Amino acid sequence: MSILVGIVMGSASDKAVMQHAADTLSGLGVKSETRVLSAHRTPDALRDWVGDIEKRGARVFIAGAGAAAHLPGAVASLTTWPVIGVPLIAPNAVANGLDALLSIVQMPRGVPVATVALGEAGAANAGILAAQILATGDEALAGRVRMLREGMAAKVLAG
Ligand code: RP5
Repeated sequence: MSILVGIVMGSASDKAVMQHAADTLSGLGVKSETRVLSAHRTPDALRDWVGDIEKRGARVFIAGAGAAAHLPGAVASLTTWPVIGVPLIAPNAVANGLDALLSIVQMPRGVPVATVALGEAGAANAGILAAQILATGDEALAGRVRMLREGMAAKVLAG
C-alpha cells in the first residue's frame, strides 16, 4: 500500500494533537506519512518533502499549525493536490486559537486550504475528510467511511 496522505506540522509541540489525524487515517486503512516541518524555519525542507511525497503517491495533504499559521498555505503553494488545514492552539495563542484559525481559513482566492475545526477534533476530522476525498475514487474506502459514520450513529442512539 502506498502513502496517500502527507501530514505535516510546524513544531514537535503539535505532535500529540496531530496524531489524531494519523490515527483516524490508519483506522480507515489509509497510509500516511508524518513530518515536522516549518513554513518559517525550514522552507527548503518543506518544499523538498512536498515534491518527494507527491512522487511517492501522496494525493492529499493535512497541515497543522498554530499562531501565525502559514504552513497549510505554504503547502498549498507547493502542490495542486487538496490541502486540509488544522488550526492549533499555540502556547501564546490569541483568543484560544482564533489567530491560527483566521490565518488558515483566510487564504486569498486561487490557492484554497480546506480548514477544519481547532485542535483534536479538527485533526480527527482532517483525517476523515482526507479519506472522504480519496474515497471518491475508491469504493472500498467509501464503505469504510460509511461504517465509521454508522458506528457514530449507533453510539448516539445507545445513549
Ligand atoms: C507554530 O507555532 C507551530 O505550529 C506551533 O503550533 C506554534 C508553537 O511552536 P513552538 O514554539 O512550540 O515550536 O509554528
